[in-house]
Parts: sequence; C-alpha cells; structure tokens
Amino acid sequence: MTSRTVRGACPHDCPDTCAMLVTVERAATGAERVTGVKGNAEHPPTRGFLCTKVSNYEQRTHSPDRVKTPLKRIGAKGEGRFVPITWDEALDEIASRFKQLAESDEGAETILPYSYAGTLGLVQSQSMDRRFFHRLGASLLDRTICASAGTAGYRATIGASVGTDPERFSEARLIILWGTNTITSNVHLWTQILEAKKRGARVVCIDPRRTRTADASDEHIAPLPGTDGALGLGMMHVIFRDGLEDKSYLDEHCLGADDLREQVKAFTPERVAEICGIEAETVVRLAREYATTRPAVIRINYGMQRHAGGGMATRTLACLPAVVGAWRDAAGGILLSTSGTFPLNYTALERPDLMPTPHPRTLNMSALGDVLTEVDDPPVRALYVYGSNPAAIAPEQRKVLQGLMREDLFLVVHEIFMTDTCDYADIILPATTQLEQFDIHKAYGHLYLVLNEPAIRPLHEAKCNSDVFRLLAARMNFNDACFRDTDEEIARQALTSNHKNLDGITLEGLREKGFARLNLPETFAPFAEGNFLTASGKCELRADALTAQGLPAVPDYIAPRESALSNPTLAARFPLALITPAAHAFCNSTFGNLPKQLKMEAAPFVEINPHDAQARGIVDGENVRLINERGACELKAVVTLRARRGVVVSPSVWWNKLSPGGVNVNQLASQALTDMGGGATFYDTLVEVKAV
Ligand SMILES: Nc1nc2c(c(=O)[nH]1)N[C@H]1C(S)=C(S)[C@@H](COP(=O)(O)OP(=O)(O)OC[C@H]3O[C@@H](n4cnc5c(=O)[nH]c(N)nc54)[C@H](O)[C@@H]3O)O[C@H]1N2
Ligand SMILES: Nc1nc2c(c(=O)[nH]1)N[C@H]1C(S)=C(S)[C@@H](COP(=O)(O)OP(=O)(O)OC[C@H]3O[C@@H](n4cnc5c(=O)[nH]c(N)nc54)[C@H](O)[C@@H]3O)O[C@H]1N2
Ligand code: SF4
Ligand SMILES: [Mo]
Repeated sequence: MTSRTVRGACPHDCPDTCAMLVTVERAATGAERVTGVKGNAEHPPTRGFLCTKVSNYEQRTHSPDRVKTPLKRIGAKGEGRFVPITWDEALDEIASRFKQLAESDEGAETILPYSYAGTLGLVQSQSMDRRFFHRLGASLLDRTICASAGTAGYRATIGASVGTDPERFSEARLIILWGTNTITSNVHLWTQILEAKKRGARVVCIDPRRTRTADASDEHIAPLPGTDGALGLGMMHVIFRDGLEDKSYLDEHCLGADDLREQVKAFTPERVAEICGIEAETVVRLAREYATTRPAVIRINYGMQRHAGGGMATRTLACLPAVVGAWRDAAGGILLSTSGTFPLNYTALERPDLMPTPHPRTLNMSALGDVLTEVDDPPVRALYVYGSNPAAIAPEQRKVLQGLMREDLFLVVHEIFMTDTCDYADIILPATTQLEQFDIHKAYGHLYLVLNEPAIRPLHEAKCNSDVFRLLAARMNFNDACFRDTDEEIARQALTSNHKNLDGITLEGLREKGFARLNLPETFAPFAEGNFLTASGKCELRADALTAQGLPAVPDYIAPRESALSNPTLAARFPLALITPAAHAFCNSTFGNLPKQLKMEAAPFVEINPHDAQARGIVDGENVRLINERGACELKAVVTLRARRGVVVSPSVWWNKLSPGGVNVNQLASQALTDMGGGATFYDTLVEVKAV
C-alpha cells in the first residue's frame, strides 16, 4: 500500500472555497481509493479544517449509491425505474434529439440547459457547457436562484461585488452579521470573528431566527422577514438626525447624500420598529453603536435577499458604510461577495460569440415551473440538467413537478446520485465528484484562486461535465477548435485577462501551492479613498439608472409580497411567515442523502414559537402540515423560542423522496421574483400550520 496527497478545492456553493488535501492509497493491485480529506493549513482562509459537510468527502465519492452507468427510463416519469445503457447509446440519443429539435421549425430554443452550483469550478460549470449550448443556439438560462437580487442591489450602490477582505474581520471592533448564519454557511469567517471577539469586538446578529450564530453573538436582533431595508433606513435616519454621518466621506466619495438624508426622515425609529416587529430603542442603539465604533464591518448574506424587496434591501444596507465612513478602515465596510475581485477571462471561458444572432431568448431558472408549463413560442421540449436538482430546490414545486412530468419533455440529468430530479429523467448520465476531476476555482468569500487536481480516476463509468460536452459537441459536428480544449487549457484561458489582480498567477504556480492570493495589497481597503466601481466612481446613494427599471433612485422600503402588514387579506388565511434557510449538514439538497449528514439533520422539521403552537394546539414533536395556496407539506414540529412569534423556520433543502409524503417545503415557495435581478423569493412565503 502506498499513499500520496493531492491538492484539491472544495467545489460546493459556499463562500469559503476551501483548499483541500486529499489522501489517496494505492493497493498492490493498482486500485486507488481516497481514504481521507482535510483542510490545507497553508491556505489562510481554510486554516486546516473542513466543515462537517465535507470532512468525510471520501464517503461521498466512494458511496455505494452513486449513479454508476448511463441509464434509460423504462417506468413512468417520476417513478424512478431505469435500465443501464452504454455511453454511446446515451450520447447518440441525446445528440439525435437535439439535432431534431434544432432542425425543426421551432428551432434550438426548444432546448434549455439547467445548471447551478453543484460545483462552482470554472472548468466544470462555466466553460465547455456554456460553449456547447451557445453553439447549439439553445435558450439561455438566467441563473437567478441564489444571488442575483443582492448582486444587482449591491452593484447599484457599490458598482461590483467587491467588499471588505474577509481576512481583515479579526481587526474589526463591531461586526454586524446580517441575514447570515455564519457558523453554518460560512464557517471559516467565524474563525476571524472569534479572533475579533478575543480582541474585544462586539458581534450583533440580525436574523428572524435564533440560529447557532445568533447564540454565539453578543446580541441577537430578530426582525420580521423581509424588513431589513426598513431597518437600514431607520439606522440612517438616526445617524443623520444625530449628526453622526461622516460628512467629508459623503462629500468626497458619494452621490446623493442630500437626497438620502431627505428620504430617511420618514423612517423614524417608531415606524421602523412597527414594520420590523422590534423595539424602537433597538434601532436607535444599533445606529449609534454602528456610527461611533471603528472599524465597523457588516457581513450580509442571502437572508434579506430572498424577498420581494431583496435587491433594494441589499442596496440600502450597502449605503451604510459610506454614510458613516466605515470604508476608511481595511477592517470596515461591508461584504456580500468577493466574486467581483476575480477579473478572469469569462469571455474566453464561455465563448458567447458562438451564439447565433440575434441571441436566443433567456429563461429565468427561478420560474422553472412556468417555463415548463406555460412558456410557448416555442415551448421547452428538452431540458438538460447538470449540477442542479430542480425537483427539490426550485420554488412552487407542484408546478415544477407538473412540468417535469410532461410526456413530451425530453429530460437529461447528469448526476452523481439518484436525486429527485433523476426520477423524471429520460436519460441519466453518471457524473464524477470533485475528487475525480480537474478544476480551477475563484471564491466568493475570500481572495484566492484554488486549484483542484483529480485525486483518482473516475469511478464506475462516471464522466465529468467538460468531457460530456466535448463528446456531445463531436456528435453534433461542432468543429470549432474550442471544443477540443483540454481542461488545463481552459484553466489557462481563465487567467488571460491581463488584469493586474492576476499578475504573477500561473497554472504552474497554482500547481505548486494549490492556491494563490490575488495580486492585491495585504491590507486591501477597496474604497478607503472612494474609487467605487459604479459608472460615476462614487458610492451611489442616489442611482438614477434605477428609475429606468421602475425603481426609486434613492433607497426606499419595499415590503415583502406576503406579510401581515403588506397583505392582510392573505395573512388572514395564512398568518405565519415561513423561512427555509440553509440546513447545517446539507448544502442545498447536496449531502441530503448521505448517512452522516442525514443523521445530523435527523428529520425535516419546522420550528414554531410556543405562542403560535399553543394557539393551534400543536405539541412539540408531532407532525404538522404546512399549507398555502401553492401547496402543502408535512414536517415535524419543534416548539421553540428560536422561532420568533409569527415566523416558522424549516432548515432546507430536504430531498423530496426522504420527506413525508414525498414533497418538501418548496411546495409552498412562490415563483414571484425579486425587485432587482429576477431572483427567487424563497423566504417571502405565508403559510398556515395545522396539527395532523
Ligand atoms: N451548511 C450549509 N452551508 C451552506 C448552504 C447550505 O445549504 N448549508 N448553502 C450555500 C448557499 S447556496 C448559499 S447561497 C449560502 C447561504 O448562506 P446564508 O445567507 O448564510 O444562508 P441562509 O440560510 O439562506 O440565510 C441566512 C440567514 O438569514 C436568515 N433570514 C431569513 N430571512 C431573513 C430576513 O428577511 N432578514 C434577515 N436579516 N435574515 C433573514 C435565516 O434565518 C438564516 O439564518 O450558504 C452556502 N453554505
Ligand atoms: N426552500 C429553499 N430552497 C432553496 C434554498 C433555500 O434556502 N430554501 N436555497 C436556494 C439556493 S441559495 C440555491 S444556490 C439553490 C441550489 O440549488 P442547486 O444548485 O440545484 O443545488 P443542489 O441542491 O446542491 O444540487 C446540486 C446537484 O449537483 C450535483 N453535482 C455536484 N457536482 C456535480 C458535477 O460536477 N457535475 C454534475 N453534473 N452534477 C454535479 C449534486 O450531486 C447535486 O445533486 O437552491 C435554492 N433553493
Ligand atoms: S462547504 Fe464550504 S466550509 Fe465546507 S469544505 Fe467546502 S468550502 Fe469549506
Ligand atoms: Mo445559494
């Protein structure tokens, strides 16, 4: 038995993008097996540890439940009965169906790729796949399911997804964790926060749910879901009223300070307290502490985004550090995502020039139910799913499943496991895991590129995404040279944008260490001297461009679509606000079938406040039914003060087939979109809860 260590990158949809060290053992027979993974201690963000989801990754890769060969459906859609076929048979069938559709009168727009963040790797999820569908002329997919509302809102204020360097958080004196369950979904930032706490920083968590992050913070403020924008405006009301703003920062580096000062006059602490369901005194105290403590940093994540006003809420909070001049400190400011700090050559990766002109239409992934059941002209007749599990994760699940059940829909699913989506497939293709493929990763929660070398050869008959698209391209007779690029060539192309942030970074260097920090100063303080990434170069407290989208130029409060205050008629029937945040041991629906992670999460449950439970005769531990106009699902009730009054919480995303009745909470979520970015509104959902 010999053993070696391979450098890898965690591929999952997580801000931390950990650098991994993978141990491979080789038996005398030559057979190789991964026997363990650990965090790379040399990579500053990873600090030598992996989270509970990934620390036993070898069990995911070597799981007996892998999809092992291509499969063809023999049962009814949704039934999950398949027989093995060869790769040649599978690829021939896909290519011939695609050719038929492309040559039909309706054309290639009848074909839709559907992918999200099964892997975040640039080679496996943002290059050969995009090239293939561009060349095919397939409908374009607007990838909105997670971050597009906040990205658009943040961009309107700051200009791009650039924020405070997470490695500076340990030097902050006040850290506001806003709509983020940091310990669960960004655990490596928590190490920084612990260091800051040791040095005397105060940590405030703003979250409707008492999460484990709230438990570990110094203060927990629990506003009603979707009201963060109002809270931000109320803070700015107090800051301007009390003269605590940074006048010279506003004068020199911002647009529209006077307009904002006028606008926030209406957001008195009393009014804000009523909207948010908190005390007026809390608004005042938080505002004063924020304006008078330096360095002060805000970590926002996705909690405030998945609501009707998610874009505007993010934009509003992004104004805060400019108003108090928090950007002056490297450890001050705000962080949503660092992805805009990676100026890679996305054009070379994705090759949009391969698209026919005029460009094909764009369909929004967050409205997949409607896309499959309502869109005609032309209808979607083939769906190719990879790196995503829409049957479980997409909103208004009844409609999604109705769409996936369509007899005339040709559904291909490229997967590692037999997910809920696989059950509806015509053809299933076996996918590799990260330990069996090559990739290069940027991050959205730190400033390093990370390389992933394959640790072992693909198991069973699995193939990685890029290989499948190469094979399909050959069968479709796409002769463009880019379809012959190797994975390594693609990684090199990513680095060719000639941007100073990439100076000195090469594939060879990445191979040597496994990662490379972007070429940025060690104390990166992006907006200490203004230089915002907006068209004006200023922090746009007033963004006139927004009026063209029918949005106010100056931040204003946009209420949730479904809440007691904004929709009392609906709330009379469905009085409780449901939020379904990230489960600790899953990553979306990923890991939701693995023994260790399932044991940790135990069972799909809903947290309900004792007051709300008692009013409905609900007892802790019994099963309850969540209902609204869109659907219903059954969960175990956990009666707890972790859920505030009026709010119920169900950590997600559980597999449908492992949930009571075979459906999950996305039965209840709506396909309505956010104010900006066309995002999903998972946490803007009223329900009633009934004992069963
Ligand atoms: N363990 C684990 N880690 C993950 C994931 C996972 O599923 N599990 N998913 C990954 C992905 S894809 C993403 S996008 C990120 C998400 O990372 P986060 O943004 O941290 O995750 P969420 O759980 O969506 O929301 C964060 C918190 O916001 C709260 N929240 C809900 N609505 C509101 C609101 O209106 N206002 C405020 N202030 N808070 C609100 C929720 O209760 C939750 O605790 O995590 C990534 N990491
Ligand atoms: N109710 C509710 N719903 C939600 C959310 C929520 O908080 N609440 N969160 C939303 C968010 S933030 C997001 S990002 C979406 C996520 O939605 P998805 O991106 O669909 O995420 P996953 O459920 O993790 O599914 C990813 C799938 O990709 C597969 N996969 C992994 N690597 C590869 C690969 O290399 N190749 C191929 N072909 N497949 C691979 C995995 O096995 C997994 O089944 O869900 C959204 N849905
Ligand atoms: S999921 Fe996140 S924290 Fe866990 S190993 Fe991957 S990158 Fe690191
Ligand atoms: Mo996400």
